[in-house]
Amino acid sequence: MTRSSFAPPTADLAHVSVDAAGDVSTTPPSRPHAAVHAARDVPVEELAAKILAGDRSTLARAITLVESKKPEHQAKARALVQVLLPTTGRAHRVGITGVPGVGKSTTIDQLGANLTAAGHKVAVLAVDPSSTRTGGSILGDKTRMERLAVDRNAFIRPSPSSGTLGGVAAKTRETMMLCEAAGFDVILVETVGVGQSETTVAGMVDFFLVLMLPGAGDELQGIKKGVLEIADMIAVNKSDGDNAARARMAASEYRAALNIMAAKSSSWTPPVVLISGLANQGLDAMWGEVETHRTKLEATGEFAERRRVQQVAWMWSMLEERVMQALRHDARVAHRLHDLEHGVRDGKVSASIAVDEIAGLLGI
Ligand SMILES: Nc1nc2c(ncn2[C@@H]2O[C@H](COP(=O)(O)OP(=O)(O)OP(=O)(O)O)[C@@H](O)[C@H]2O)c(=O)[nH]1
Ligand SMILES: [Mg+2]
Repeated sequence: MTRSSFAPPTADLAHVSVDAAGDVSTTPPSRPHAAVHAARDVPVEELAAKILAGDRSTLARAITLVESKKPEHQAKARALVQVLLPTTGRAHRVGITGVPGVGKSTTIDQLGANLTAAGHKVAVLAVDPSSTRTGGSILGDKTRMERLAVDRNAFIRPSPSSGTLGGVAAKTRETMMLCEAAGFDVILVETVGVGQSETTVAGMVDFFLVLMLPGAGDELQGIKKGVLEIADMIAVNKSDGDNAARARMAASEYRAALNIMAAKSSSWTPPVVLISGLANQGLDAMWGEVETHRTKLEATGEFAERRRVQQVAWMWSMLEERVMQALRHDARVAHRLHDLEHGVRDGKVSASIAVDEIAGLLGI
């Protein structure tokens, strides 16, 4: 057993704490950044071997390394991901989105518990670029997944807490790969359904699930059409008790809305299902659809192709980030960027002339 840092299922959550690596334990938190230092001091090969052996405290420390802003930590994290690359890609990656309060955490907790009971190892990650979470609310997040937080076949990691959406997503991707190397065969990535984060998460998973509330009449208006375009399935959550009839109506409205949209794949029509994350209703059937999707798209080669396309898109988005970062720190343009930006803001320099000058300074 290498899972000593996790509380046993009977632990009283009131005593649970979270260390700098975001790992749950029943002992007081360690020094801030101690985990980064620990991972920094361990050679890449040793980190890799421990992760491959399923050592979850090393996994948590390696993720902290991935999330570190220090260039030397980032370089080491990249080296680690590269070493582990052949052992990644094995998990079924599923993104889950929905408006705040739709029941993402509740559903993931129950679905995850069902999956670990069926023999899976489940990692739950999050992408929330707006997050300014402190240790306290990380704990809050974990306790909202009470079952998974104490399930030794589950691993919960909150969103990296700062940076651009692209930056947060890049870290989540690398974290996903580390989790795969550590033997997790289902990765659930939660993102809140606001802004651009859904599109970003859809770009890193095999299946994208959108949770909706009963009462589509009002809700359809507020839904960005874009989210329906990227959905592989819609699940109307909270379809329990008094909500059942409204949930059925909502489901038929979503079916109609999906019907008039161009299909993403000729081998898959996004289904609309009714679930209750709270009451554990419909979750097995819902997961059955996720597996059917995989079987069908594997048969046509679309499954592997989607991943290939994602890998290349990821390379480009990282390259863009890196190039922009280099540009902002480039000594040749540093002294002009400020003035040019102000000139453009004040309407004294046209944007295209400013770009010409910057490009000229860079020799491109
Ligand atoms: N009746 C009912 N209530 C539910 C269901 N799922 C979640 N809830 C309740 O809805 C509220 C919000 O649930 P969360 O799981 O925290 O929702 P979330 O989407 O993760 O919310 P954010 O993380 O804030 O975006 C809680 O009070 C849940 O108990 C469900 O299936 N049925
Ligand atoms: Mg939540």
